[in-house]
Amino acid sequence: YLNGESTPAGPFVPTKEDYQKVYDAIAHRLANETDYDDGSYGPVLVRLAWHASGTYDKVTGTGGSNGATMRFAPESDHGANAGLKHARDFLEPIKAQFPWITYSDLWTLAGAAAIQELGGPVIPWRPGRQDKDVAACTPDGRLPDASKNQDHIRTIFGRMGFDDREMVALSGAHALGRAHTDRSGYEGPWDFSPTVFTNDYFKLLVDEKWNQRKWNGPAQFTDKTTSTLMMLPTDIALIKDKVFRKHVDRYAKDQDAFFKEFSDVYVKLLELGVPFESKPEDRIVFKASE
Ligand code: HIF
Repeated sequence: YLNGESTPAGPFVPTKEDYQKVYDAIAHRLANETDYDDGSYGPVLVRLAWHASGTYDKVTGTGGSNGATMRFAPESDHGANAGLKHARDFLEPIKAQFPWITYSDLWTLAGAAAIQELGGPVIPWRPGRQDKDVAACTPDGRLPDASKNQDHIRTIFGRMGFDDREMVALSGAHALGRAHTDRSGYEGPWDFSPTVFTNDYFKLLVDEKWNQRKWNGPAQFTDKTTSTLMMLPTDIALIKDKVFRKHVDRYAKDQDAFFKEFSDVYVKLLELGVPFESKPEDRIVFKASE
């Protein structure tokens, strides 16, 4: 009765140890599949978990990670989700190995695992999401538009139930990964170590001079020193807005504060709209690899 088949005694009920096995399998695959992008699928897994969760609307209670409706068109074809097939496909062998886990639990667990495996803080996680069918797909336009300013950031993340401090803390995840011209139209990484979770995003926002990039693509910013890094208009909005800026400065100076506050807000993001039967104290603290 390996890996989630039901037994004569009844349906398979996974334990914390079973979820740790899923974590370990993701970590193992992350360590082996290095022939992708900057050498890791971690960043795109973080983006998958976020886009699955970030459709949440606190007023109607719709959207959020419960459902994994990005498996289906139209949601998979929403412009904001371009490129996330790489992340979903990366997780298919894990789903095949542990058929008892729902896609919605798997995608969020993978986001937590990627952050931990890339050197970030522990992201306590709990199961309880159910997959839904295509009818539960959210309408296009719930995820943020990078060409916009601080008002848009507040509208989109306010709809999910986040405050200003939480919006800035979350934004530090752009320490990971890069933009791709064939996905969003933007191009480049936010910092020099896109596969390591650090507070460098905030340090660079504060310490660098960011100029508008001269190119044919959408309006984005580039660092004066090397012209190899990138900030989106929504990233620059964090240093233009006085209230956001206060937190950017704080996280740039204090990596521990950033890690702590990021962990809390990422846990909240992954749980938006999920009708858990378990309690917050039942969250699993996964052991990272090595
Ligand atoms: Fe991103 N984000 N994000 N993002 N994002 C991109 C890539 C990543 C926004 C836009 C973009 C968050 C907020 C916002 C990650 C994680 C998070 C890209 C590039 C764009 C355009 C996609 C591509 O071309 O491949 C906007 C407008 C946001 C609101 C301000 C979150 C906080 C930072 C919530 C978050 O966790 C990650 C990781 C990537 C890198 C993906 C990769 O494939 O490397």
